[in-house]
Amino acid sequence: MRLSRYFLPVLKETPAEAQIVSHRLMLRAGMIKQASAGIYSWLPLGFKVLRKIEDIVHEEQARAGHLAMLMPTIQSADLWRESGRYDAYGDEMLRITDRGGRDMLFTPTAEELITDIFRAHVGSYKDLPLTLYQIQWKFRDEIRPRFGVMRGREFLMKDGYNFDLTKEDALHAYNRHLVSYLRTYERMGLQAIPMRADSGPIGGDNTHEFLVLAETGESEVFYDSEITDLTFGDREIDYSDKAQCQAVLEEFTSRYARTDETHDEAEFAKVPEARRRTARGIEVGQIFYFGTKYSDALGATVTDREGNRLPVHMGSHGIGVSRLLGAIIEASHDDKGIIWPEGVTPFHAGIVNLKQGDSEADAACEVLYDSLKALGLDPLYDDRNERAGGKFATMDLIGLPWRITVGPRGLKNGVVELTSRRTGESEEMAPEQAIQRIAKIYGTSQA
Ligand code: 5CA
Repeated sequence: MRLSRYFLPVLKETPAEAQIVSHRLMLRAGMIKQASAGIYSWLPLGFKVLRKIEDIVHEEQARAGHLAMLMPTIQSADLWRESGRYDAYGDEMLRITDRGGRDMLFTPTAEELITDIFRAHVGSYKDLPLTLYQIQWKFRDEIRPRFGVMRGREFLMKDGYNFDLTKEDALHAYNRHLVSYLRTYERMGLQAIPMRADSGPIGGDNTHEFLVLAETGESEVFYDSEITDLTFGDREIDYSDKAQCQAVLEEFTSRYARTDETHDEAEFAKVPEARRRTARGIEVGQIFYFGTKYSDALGATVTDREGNRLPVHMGSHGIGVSRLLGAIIEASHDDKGIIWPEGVTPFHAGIVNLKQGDSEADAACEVLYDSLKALGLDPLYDDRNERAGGKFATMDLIGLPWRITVGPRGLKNGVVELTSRRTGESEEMAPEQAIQRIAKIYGTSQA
C-alpha cells in the first residue's frame, strides 16, 4: 500500500476523552472512530489488525478441530425465555421490538441459539463430540463503556460451544480450549495467564479467565510469580489426546492465579511470600464448563449406545477479539506509539523515502516495494511529499515492527537502513539484504 493512497487519519493532538494509552493510540493512529458511546467504526488500519487477530483465532480453532459458523446478531426473545435468561440478563441486554411487536434482542452471547441448533439437528452420541464457534459482534449495554474497544458496548467476540456425551468428554473440550487459547494469545505476542474466575450470568462452576497483566487492567489479580515463567512455545500437541491436554491444563493452572472474585487469602498465604504478586489484568478470554444447564432448560438430548436419552454436556468459550487490540497495545507501546508484534502487524514493514521526487530514491523505493510484495508481504510505502521527521513520526505512531529508510546519501554507498521499531536499532545494508532479512523474519522465502 502507498500511504498517499491510503486512508490514515492520524491525529496530532491527544484526544481528551481517552484515559488509557491504547485508546489514545488507536484514535491517534486513525484505527477507530467512536460512533456513539462504546460503539466504534473500524477504519482501514484498525480493521486490518482486527482481521489479523481473527485469522489467528480461526487458524488455532481449526487446529483444535472446532468448526466455524455464523449466527445472527438479532435474536428472538423466545429462546431466552425458555432458558430463563431473558429476565435474568437485566439491563445489559439490548431489547428490540420489531414491527410485528415481537420481542427481539441483540445477542450478548449465544448459548441459547446454538443449543436450539443442536437440538434440531443432533440426536445421537455418534455425532459427538462437536464444537462449533463463530466470530460475531455482540452487544452488552454496559453501564460504563470506557477505554475504547476495551470495554465497548458493541464488541467482536469469538464464542465457541462444545457438545459432549459425558462430563469427562466435556472437560476434555474445556482443556482443549485452554490449550488452543494459550497458543492463540502467544501468536499475538501476548502472555495471557489462565486464572480461576467466577462464571457470572453464563453459569457453571468450572471456569478460567485469561488475563494479560497491565496496570490499566480492570481486574485485580493475585498470582504466584512462577506462573509468568511458563510459555507454551511451539510444542506439538495432539488435541485428541486427553492426557496431553490435561497435562497442559495442570501445568498452567496448578499454581495460584485468581481474579478478585475467587481470591482466597488463606490459600494465597501458602505461596512463598517472595513469589506472591498482586497486580491488574485485562481479561481477554474466558472458558466455561456448565454441564447440562442449557441442555436441561432447552431439552437438548442425545441417545447413548444403550438408547437412553441424556442431556448433552456443554461448555462455552470466548475470546475478546476487538478487546485484544487494546490489550496488545497496552502490552506493547512506547512514548512514540504502538509497537505491533509481528503476528498481528497491519503491514509487515514500512518504507520511508527521505527525498520524494529524487529519481534514485524513488526508484530504489519502488524496487523495495515490489520485491516485498512479490514475496507475499504487505509493505506500507510512505511516498508522500513530507519531511522526514513527519514520516518517521507516523511510522513510529502506527507501530510497524520494521522500517526501511531510503535516501540519496545512503544510496550513493549502495545502502538503505533497516530499523527495528522495538529496539530502535538501525543497521545499514544493501536493499536486497534488507528484503532478505524481512522475508526471514516473516518466514517467507525468496521466490
Ligand atoms: N458465552 C461466553 C463465552 S463464549 C461469554 O460470553 N463469555 S464472556 O462474557 O467472558 O465474554 C468473552 C470475552 O469477551 C471476555 O473474556 C472479554 O475478553 C470479551 N468481552 C466481554 N465484554 C466485553 C466488552 N464490553 N467489550 C469488549 N470485550 C468484551
